[in-house]
Amino acid sequence: MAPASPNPARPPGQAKSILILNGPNLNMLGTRQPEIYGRETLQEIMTAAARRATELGLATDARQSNHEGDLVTWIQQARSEHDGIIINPAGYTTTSVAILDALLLAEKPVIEVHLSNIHRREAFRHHSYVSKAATGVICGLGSHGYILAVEAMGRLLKQ
Ligand code: DHK
Repeated sequence: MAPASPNPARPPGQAKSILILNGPNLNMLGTRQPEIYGRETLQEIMTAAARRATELGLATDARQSNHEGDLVTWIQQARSEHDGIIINPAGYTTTSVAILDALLLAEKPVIEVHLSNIHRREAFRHHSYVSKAATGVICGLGSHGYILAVEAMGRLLKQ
């Protein structure tokens, strides 16, 4: 398990905040290979995740980028601005040491999400650098994986 946060982002009493990051091509959800990724748009998925977070008394900040450096910068900022990170690194899962390093230095709970079951797909999708920094990994459950990630993060942030 990732270490407990040494630098809590919230003053006592304020809602804890989850950064939800989405990597390249996830802005195309809804039209992108719906037989694999489903028919919901990213906005619909993030709205549902934010609604569940609100029910649990948590705040969310959802972002998407097709650029690795944006994701690295947002993870660095999360050190002081958020209490936990949910990330679907998409195509950067299998390549990005930079995202792994940023997640390691964030010193926050991290939950890695994939819509599809990457282990049933091509062999090149099976290895994840990000998993080395993840408290937990959810894959293969479609958009519901983000809801489960929010619920799991809620439990982690209570510990
Ligand atoms: C999304 C992607 O864009 C792919 O590159 C990954 C992941 C799988 C997903 O299932 O959410 O291999």
